[in-house]
Amino acid sequence: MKAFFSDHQSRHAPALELQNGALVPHAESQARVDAIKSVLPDLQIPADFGLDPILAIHDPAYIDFLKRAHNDWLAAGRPGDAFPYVFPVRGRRPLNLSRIDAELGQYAYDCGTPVAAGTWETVYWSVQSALSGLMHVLNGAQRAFAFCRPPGHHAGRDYMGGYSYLNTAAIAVAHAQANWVGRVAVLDVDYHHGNGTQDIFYDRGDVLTVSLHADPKMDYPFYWGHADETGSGQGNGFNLNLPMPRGTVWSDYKTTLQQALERVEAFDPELLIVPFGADTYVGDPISFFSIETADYTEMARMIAALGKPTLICMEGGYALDALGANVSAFLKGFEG
Ligand code: SP5
Ligand code: ZN
Repeated sequence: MKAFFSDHQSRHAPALELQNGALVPHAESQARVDAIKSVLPDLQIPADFGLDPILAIHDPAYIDFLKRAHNDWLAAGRPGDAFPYVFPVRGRRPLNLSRIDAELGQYAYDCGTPVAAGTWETVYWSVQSALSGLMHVLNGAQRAFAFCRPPGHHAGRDYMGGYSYLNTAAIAVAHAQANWVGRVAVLDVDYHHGNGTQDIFYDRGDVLTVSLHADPKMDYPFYWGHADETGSGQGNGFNLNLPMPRGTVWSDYKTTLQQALERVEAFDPELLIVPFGADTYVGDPISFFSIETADYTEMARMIAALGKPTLICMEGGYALDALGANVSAFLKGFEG
Protein backbone atom coordinates (compact mmCIF):
# COMPACT_ATOMS: atom_id res chain seq x y z
CA MET A 1 0.00 0.00 0.00
CA LYS A 2 1.16 3.53 -0.66
CA ALA A 3 2.65 5.39 2.30
CA PHE A 4 3.00 9.17 2.58
CA PHE A 5 5.60 11.16 4.52
CA SER A 6 7.47 14.43 4.11
CA ASP A 7 10.96 15.00 5.46
CA HIS A 8 9.64 18.30 6.88
CA GLN A 9 8.00 16.03 9.46
CA SER A 10 11.40 15.34 10.99
CA ARG A 11 11.97 18.90 12.19
CA HIS A 12 9.84 18.84 15.35
CA ALA A 13 12.13 17.65 18.15
CA PRO A 14 10.88 18.56 21.62
CA ALA A 15 13.60 17.79 24.16
CA LEU A 16 11.66 17.11 27.35
CA GLU A 17 8.17 16.43 28.68
CA LEU A 18 6.76 16.39 32.21
CA GLN A 19 5.86 12.78 33.06
CA ASN A 20 4.83 11.62 36.50
CA GLY A 21 6.62 14.48 38.20
CA ALA A 22 9.86 14.48 36.25
CA LEU A 23 11.14 16.19 33.15
CA VAL A 24 12.19 13.26 30.96
CA PRO A 25 13.40 12.90 27.37
CA HIS A 26 10.38 13.35 25.10
CA ALA A 27 8.85 9.98 24.10
CA GLU A 28 7.68 11.28 20.71
CA SER A 29 11.23 11.54 19.39
CA GLN A 30 12.81 11.82 15.97
CA ALA A 31 14.10 8.29 16.50
CA ARG A 32 10.51 7.15 15.89
CA VAL A 33 10.79 8.56 12.38
CA ASP A 34 13.91 6.51 11.63
CA ALA A 35 12.32 3.36 13.07
CA ILE A 36 9.22 3.66 10.88
CA LYS A 37 11.08 4.87 7.80
CA SER A 38 13.32 1.79 7.97
CA VAL A 39 10.33 -0.46 7.12
CA LEU A 40 8.81 1.87 4.49
CA PRO A 41 11.35 2.05 1.67
CA ASP A 42 9.02 3.69 -0.84
CA LEU A 43 7.57 6.76 0.86
CA GLN A 44 5.57 9.17 -1.30
CA ILE A 45 6.11 12.91 -0.88
CA PRO A 46 2.76 14.47 -0.01
CA ALA A 47 1.10 17.16 -2.12
CA ASP A 48 0.41 20.54 -0.50
CA PHE A 49 -3.31 21.10 0.12
CA GLY A 50 -2.71 24.36 1.96
CA LEU A 51 -4.30 25.68 5.15
CA ASP A 52 -7.99 25.50 4.23
CA PRO A 53 -8.50 21.83 5.17
CA ILE A 54 -6.84 22.55 8.54
CA LEU A 55 -9.12 25.54 9.15
CA ALA A 56 -12.16 23.34 8.43
CA ILE A 57 -11.43 21.68 11.81
CA HIS A 58 -9.26 24.03 13.87
CA ASP A 59 -9.90 27.48 15.34
CA PRO A 60 -8.09 30.16 13.28
CA ALA A 61 -6.77 31.86 16.44
CA TYR A 62 -5.28 28.54 17.60
CA ILE A 63 -3.60 28.03 14.22
CA ASP A 64 -2.20 31.57 14.33
CA PHE A 65 -0.85 30.82 17.80
CA LEU A 66 0.77 27.53 16.74
CA LYS A 67 2.58 29.25 13.87
CA ARG A 68 4.19 31.93 16.04
CA ALA A 69 4.30 30.36 19.53
CA HIS A 70 7.93 29.34 19.45
CA ASN A 71 9.07 32.70 18.08
CA ASP A 72 7.06 34.49 20.77
CA TRP A 73 8.71 32.23 23.34
CA LEU A 74 12.18 33.17 22.10
CA ALA A 75 11.16 36.85 21.96
CA ALA A 76 10.22 36.61 25.65
CA GLY A 77 13.82 35.56 26.28
CA ARG A 78 13.14 31.89 26.98
CA PRO A 79 15.42 29.06 25.95
CA GLY A 80 14.39 25.73 24.40
CA ASP A 81 10.83 24.58 23.84
CA ALA A 82 7.71 26.59 24.67
CA PHE A 83 5.99 25.06 27.73
CA PRO A 84 2.73 26.04 29.43
CA TYR A 85 2.70 26.26 33.18
CA VAL A 86 -0.59 27.95 34.11
CA PHE A 87 -4.04 27.01 32.80
CA PRO A 88 -7.37 28.89 32.71
CA VAL A 89 -9.52 26.25 34.42
CA ARG A 90 -13.32 26.17 34.80
CA GLY A 91 -15.04 29.46 34.35
CA ARG A 92 -12.17 31.87 33.69
CA ARG A 93 -13.61 34.54 31.43
CA PRO A 94 -12.25 34.83 27.89
CA LEU A 95 -9.35 37.28 27.87
CA ASN A 96 -7.39 38.46 24.91
CA LEU A 97 -3.98 37.99 26.46
CA SER A 98 -0.85 38.15 24.37
CA ARG A 99 1.72 37.10 26.98
CA ILE A 100 3.15 33.85 25.60
CA ASP A 101 2.66 31.98 28.91
CA ALA A 102 -1.02 32.96 29.00
CA GLU A 103 -1.53 31.80 25.44
CA LEU A 104 0.28 28.50 26.00
CA GLY A 105 -1.95 27.76 28.98
CA GLN A 106 -5.04 28.69 26.98
CA TYR A 107 -4.28 26.31 24.13
CA ALA A 108 -2.65 23.37 25.95
CA TYR A 109 -4.14 20.87 28.38
CA ASP A 110 -0.99 19.08 29.47
CA CYS A 111 2.76 19.52 29.95
CA GLY A 112 3.79 16.86 27.46
CA THR A 113 3.16 18.85 24.31
CA PRO A 114 5.67 21.70 24.06
CA VAL A 115 5.97 23.86 20.93
CA ALA A 116 9.50 23.45 19.57
CA ALA A 117 11.36 25.29 16.83
CA GLY A 118 10.16 23.12 13.93
CA THR A 119 6.74 22.20 15.31
CA TRP A 120 4.56 24.19 12.92
CA GLU A 121 6.39 23.00 9.80
CA THR A 122 6.19 19.40 11.01
CA VAL A 123 2.52 19.37 11.97
CA TYR A 124 1.58 21.20 8.75
CA TRP A 125 3.26 18.49 6.66
CA SER A 126 1.88 15.71 8.83
CA VAL A 127 -1.58 16.95 7.81
CA GLN A 128 -0.52 17.05 4.15
CA SER A 129 0.56 13.39 4.44
CA ALA A 130 -2.88 12.53 5.80
CA LEU A 131 -4.62 14.47 3.02
CA SER A 132 -2.45 12.89 0.33
CA GLY A 133 -3.29 9.43 1.66
CA LEU A 134 -6.93 10.40 1.77
CA MET A 135 -6.97 11.60 -1.85
CA HIS A 136 -5.21 8.42 -2.94
CA VAL A 137 -8.12 6.48 -1.41
CA LEU A 138 -10.79 8.82 -2.77
CA ASN A 139 -9.23 8.39 -6.19
CA GLY A 140 -9.88 4.67 -6.02
CA ALA A 141 -7.20 2.93 -3.95
CA GLN A 142 -8.61 0.54 -1.36
CA ARG A 143 -6.24 1.88 1.31
CA ALA A 144 -3.33 4.17 2.13
CA PHE A 145 -0.96 4.72 5.03
CA ALA A 146 -0.41 8.29 6.18
CA PHE A 147 2.78 8.30 8.22
CA CYS A 148 1.61 11.18 10.36
CA ARG A 149 4.07 12.44 12.91
CA PRO A 150 3.65 13.85 15.48
CA PRO A 151 0.39 12.14 16.49
CA GLY A 152 -2.94 13.97 16.12
CA HIS A 153 -5.78 12.25 17.94
CA HIS A 154 -5.49 14.19 21.22
CA ALA A 155 -5.73 17.60 19.52
CA GLY A 156 -9.10 19.35 19.62
CA ARG A 157 -10.51 22.29 17.70
CA ASP A 158 -8.50 24.77 19.77
CA TYR A 159 -6.16 22.74 21.91
CA MET A 160 -3.00 20.66 21.87
CA GLY A 161 -2.09 17.81 24.20
CA GLY A 162 -0.84 14.23 24.21
CA TYR A 163 1.97 15.05 21.74
CA SER A 164 -0.77 16.17 19.28
CA TYR A 165 -1.14 19.64 17.72
CA LEU A 166 -3.34 19.15 14.64
CA ASN A 167 -5.91 16.38 14.45
CA THR A 168 -4.85 14.69 11.22
CA ALA A 169 -7.67 12.11 11.18
CA ALA A 170 -10.33 14.76 11.86
CA ILE A 171 -8.94 16.98 9.10
CA ALA A 172 -9.08 14.00 6.74
CA VAL A 173 -12.73 13.41 7.71
CA ALA A 174 -13.61 17.03 6.91
CA HIS A 175 -11.74 16.96 3.63
CA ALA A 176 -13.41 13.70 2.58
CA GLN A 177 -16.78 15.26 3.31
CA ALA A 178 -15.81 18.39 1.37
CA ASN A 179 -15.44 16.02 -1.59
CA TRP A 180 -18.11 13.39 -2.20
CA VAL A 181 -18.05 11.32 0.99
CA GLY A 182 -21.01 11.24 3.39
CA ARG A 183 -20.67 8.91 6.35
CA VAL A 184 -17.17 8.44 7.79
CA ALA A 185 -16.18 6.09 10.62
CA VAL A 186 -13.06 6.68 12.72
CA LEU A 187 -11.77 3.54 14.45
CA ASP A 188 -9.02 4.53 16.88
CA VAL A 189 -6.69 1.73 18.00
CA ASP A 190 -4.02 3.74 19.83
CA TYR A 191 -3.43 2.78 23.50
CA HIS A 192 -4.81 6.15 24.59
CA HIS A 193 -8.33 7.44 24.07
CA GLY A 194 -8.72 9.67 21.02
CA ASN A 195 -10.15 12.56 23.00
CA GLY A 196 -9.60 15.27 20.40
CA THR A 197 -11.41 13.34 17.70
CA GLN A 198 -14.25 12.51 20.08
CA ASP A 199 -14.62 16.17 21.04
CA ILE A 200 -14.58 17.42 17.45
CA PHE A 201 -17.35 15.06 16.26
CA TYR A 202 -19.26 14.60 19.53
CA ASP A 203 -22.52 16.11 18.24
CA ARG A 204 -22.29 14.67 14.74
CA GLY A 205 -24.39 11.76 13.48
CA ASP A 206 -22.59 11.51 10.13
CA VAL A 207 -19.19 10.75 11.73
CA LEU A 208 -18.97 7.64 13.90
CA THR A 209 -16.09 7.75 16.38
CA VAL A 210 -15.04 4.47 18.01
CA SER A 211 -12.01 4.21 20.30
CA LEU A 212 -10.40 1.16 21.92
CA HIS A 213 -8.06 2.24 24.69
CA ALA A 214 -6.74 1.89 28.20
CA ASP A 215 -9.36 2.68 30.85
CA PRO A 216 -9.01 6.40 31.58
CA LYS A 217 -9.69 5.72 35.25
CA MET A 218 -6.05 4.54 35.28
CA ASP A 219 -4.40 6.11 32.27
CA TYR A 220 -4.01 9.29 30.28
CA PRO A 221 -6.09 11.27 29.26
CA PHE A 222 -8.27 10.57 32.37
CA TYR A 223 -10.97 13.17 31.64
CA TRP A 224 -12.24 11.56 28.43
CA GLY A 225 -12.72 8.04 27.13
CA HIS A 226 -15.21 6.59 29.61
CA ALA A 227 -17.82 4.14 28.36
CA ASP A 228 -20.76 6.42 29.16
CA GLU A 229 -19.60 9.11 26.70
CA THR A 230 -21.89 8.24 23.81
CA GLY A 231 -22.34 11.53 21.91
CA SER A 232 -24.81 14.39 22.19
CA GLY A 233 -27.68 15.83 20.13
CA GLN A 234 -27.55 14.51 16.57
CA GLY A 235 -24.41 12.65 17.61
CA ASN A 236 -26.14 10.71 20.36
CA GLY A 237 -25.17 7.06 19.83
CA PHE A 238 -22.37 7.93 17.39
CA ASN A 239 -19.46 7.83 19.83
CA LEU A 240 -18.39 4.47 21.21
CA ASN A 241 -15.70 4.15 23.88
CA LEU A 242 -14.33 0.70 24.67
CA PRO A 243 -11.96 1.06 27.63
CA MET A 244 -9.89 -1.98 28.63
CA PRO A 245 -7.82 -2.70 31.75
CA ARG A 246 -4.04 -2.53 31.91
CA GLY A 247 -2.47 -5.85 30.97
CA THR A 248 -5.01 -6.57 28.21
CA VAL A 249 -3.74 -9.39 25.95
CA TRP A 250 -4.63 -9.96 22.31
CA SER A 251 -7.37 -12.57 22.94
CA ASP A 252 -9.30 -10.04 25.04
CA TYR A 253 -8.49 -7.10 22.78
CA LYS A 254 -9.77 -9.16 19.86
CA THR A 255 -13.17 -9.67 21.50
CA THR A 256 -13.47 -5.91 22.05
CA LEU A 257 -12.32 -5.18 18.49
CA GLN A 258 -15.05 -7.51 17.20
CA GLN A 259 -17.59 -5.38 19.10
CA ALA A 260 -16.13 -2.21 17.58
CA LEU A 261 -16.23 -3.69 14.07
CA GLU A 262 -19.88 -4.66 14.48
CA ARG A 263 -20.72 -1.06 15.35
CA VAL A 264 -18.76 0.22 12.33
CA GLU A 265 -20.48 -2.32 10.07
CA ALA A 266 -23.93 -1.27 11.30
CA PHE A 267 -23.05 2.38 10.58
CA ASP A 268 -22.04 1.38 7.03
CA PRO A 269 -19.49 4.16 6.38
CA GLU A 270 -18.35 5.13 2.91
CA LEU A 271 -14.85 5.67 4.30
CA LEU A 272 -12.96 4.31 7.29
CA ILE A 273 -10.15 6.18 9.02
CA VAL A 274 -7.93 4.26 11.44
CA PRO A 275 -5.73 6.25 13.83
CA PHE A 276 -3.20 3.51 14.59
CA GLY A 277 -0.94 3.53 17.64
CA ALA A 278 1.68 0.84 18.21
CA ASP A 279 1.71 1.80 21.90
CA THR A 280 -0.58 -1.18 22.69
CA TYR A 281 2.62 -3.24 22.26
CA VAL A 282 3.74 -5.25 25.29
CA GLY A 283 7.13 -3.52 25.37
CA ASP A 284 5.87 0.07 25.11
CA PRO A 285 7.71 2.21 27.67
CA ILE A 286 4.73 4.44 28.61
CA SER A 287 1.78 2.07 28.09
CA PHE A 288 0.47 -1.13 29.65
CA PHE A 289 -1.22 -3.51 27.20
CA SER A 290 0.31 -6.83 26.13
CA ILE A 291 -0.14 -6.94 22.36
CA GLU A 292 2.62 -8.83 20.50
CA THR A 293 4.07 -7.93 17.12
CA ALA A 294 2.32 -10.75 15.22
CA ASP A 295 -1.03 -9.73 16.74
CA TYR A 296 -0.96 -6.50 14.69
CA THR A 297 -1.30 -8.48 11.50
CA GLU A 298 -4.46 -10.20 12.74
CA MET A 299 -5.79 -6.89 14.07
CA ALA A 300 -5.36 -5.35 10.64
CA ARG A 301 -6.90 -8.37 8.85
CA MET A 302 -10.01 -8.02 10.98
CA ILE A 303 -10.28 -4.33 10.11
CA ALA A 304 -9.57 -4.97 6.42
CA ALA A 305 -12.35 -7.59 6.38
CA LEU A 306 -14.86 -4.74 6.66
CA GLY A 307 -14.04 -4.13 3.01
CA LYS A 308 -14.20 -0.34 3.34
CA PRO A 309 -11.86 2.15 1.66
CA THR A 310 -9.44 2.85 4.51
CA LEU A 311 -6.97 5.56 5.46
CA ILE A 312 -4.56 4.62 8.24
CA CYS A 313 -3.06 7.54 10.17
CA MET A 314 -0.03 6.90 12.38
CA GLU A 315 -0.47 7.88 16.04
CA GLY A 316 1.63 6.70 19.01
CA GLY A 317 4.10 3.85 19.62
CA TYR A 318 7.27 4.45 21.61
CA ALA A 319 9.14 1.13 21.83
CA LEU A 320 11.85 2.14 19.39
CA ASP A 321 13.34 -1.33 18.99
CA ALA A 322 10.00 -2.83 17.89
CA LEU A 323 8.22 0.13 16.32
CA GLY A 324 9.24 -0.63 12.73
CA ALA A 325 8.29 -4.30 13.06
CA ASN A 326 4.94 -3.42 14.64
CA VAL A 327 4.01 -0.93 11.93
CA SER A 328 5.08 -3.34 9.25
CA ALA A 329 3.10 -6.21 10.86
CA PHE A 330 0.01 -4.01 10.94
CA LEU A 331 0.32 -2.89 7.32
CA LYS A 332 0.92 -6.50 6.25
CA GLY A 333 -2.55 -7.42 7.51
CA PHE A 334 -4.06 -5.12 4.89
CA GLU A 335 -2.24 -6.74 1.97
CA GLY A 336 -3.53 -9.68 -0.04
C1 SP5 B 1 -0.43 9.92 20.79
C2 SP5 B 1 -0.06 9.39 22.14
O1 SP5 B 1 0.20 8.21 22.27
N1 SP5 B 1 0.01 10.27 23.15
C3 SP5 B 1 0.29 9.81 24.46
C4 SP5 B 1 0.48 10.89 25.45
C5 SP5 B 1 0.73 10.30 26.81
N2 SP5 B 1 1.35 11.22 27.71
C6 SP5 B 1 1.36 10.85 29.11
C7 SP5 B 1 2.16 9.62 29.37
C8 SP5 B 1 2.23 9.27 30.84
C9 SP5 B 1 2.94 7.97 30.97
N3 SP5 B 1 3.16 7.59 32.31
C10 SP5 B 1 3.70 6.24 32.45
C11 SP5 B 1 5.15 6.25 32.83
C12 SP5 B 1 5.71 4.87 32.81
N4 SP5 B 1 7.05 4.85 33.31
ZN1 ZN C 1 -1.09 6.66 22.48
